[in-house]
This record gives sequence, structure tokens and C-alpha cells, in this order.
Amino acid sequence: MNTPPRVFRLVIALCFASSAAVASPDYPDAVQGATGSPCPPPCTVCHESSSGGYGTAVKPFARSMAKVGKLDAEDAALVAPAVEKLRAQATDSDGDGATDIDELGAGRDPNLHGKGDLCGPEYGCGARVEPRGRIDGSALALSALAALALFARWRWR
Ligand SMILES: [Ca+2]
Repeated sequence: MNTPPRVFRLVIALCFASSAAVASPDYPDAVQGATGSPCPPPCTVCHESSSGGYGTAVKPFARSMAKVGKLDAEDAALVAPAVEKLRAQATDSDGDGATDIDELGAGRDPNLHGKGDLCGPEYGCGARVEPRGRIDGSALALSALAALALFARWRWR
């Protein structure tokens, strides 16, 4: 039986390594559970882009969370205690008069002065449109590289 080409195995390994290194997939659900948000908030509530990653949680809400609790991308159980501290302190990261936790509980962005809807519109019986920003940029780039490598190998034969 033929084994897959070395380049193909390397690209697959990089794709899996990349997505594991940048993802905190449990955080949106943990924030939703702790705040009562009507939807899991998008990664951009904390991160500068939907790709996430270490060092990119720079939004005002993320800074407020970091001030009150030790957070670790691998441990979503640390979210709820930090949320409770923000609730107790009535933290208002955007200074609009509504606390971060009240805004998240109402499905609003605590980084934006005013409404900043996080959950998108609903139509019909509770249906909702998936919020934008769920595409992992690094995984997309690696997938494109994998496709190019496979195409180049195919053309070279
Ligand atoms: Ca606010």
C-alpha cells in the first residue's frame, strides 16, 4: 500500500497543529453560560480578529477580564469566576452606563458604546443568523497552501 506523500503529511500535521494552538473553542460557551447571553459571543468580543490567538485579546472587555482573573486559553473554567468579579464590580468597559455583564446578558457588545448587537437578528421561531467571524484565518491559509502543494505536485508529474 502506498503511503501519502511527505508534503501531504506535513501539511495535514501543520493544519491540525495550527488550529489547536490558536483556538479557545470553549470560551464563547463559557462566556454565554456565565453571563446569560442569548448566544455564544463571537471571538471578537475579546480578540482583535476572529482568528484569535495568543496576545490578540486586546479589546476593552478582555482587558477588564484579565484585570480581575487569571485566564488561560486551555481552561474555560476560569471564565465564570472572572465574570462574577466583573459583575460584582459593575465594570463598564465602554463607559456607556451599562455594565459589561448586563450588556452581554442582553446580547450586546460590551466594547461598543451603545447597542452593538452580538447575536444577530432572529426570524421565525427562534431562528438566528450565525454571527460573522467564525473562520479560522490560519487554518484557511494552511488549507490554501496544502491545495497549492498538492496541485504543484500533480502538475510536476
Ligand atoms: Ca457598557
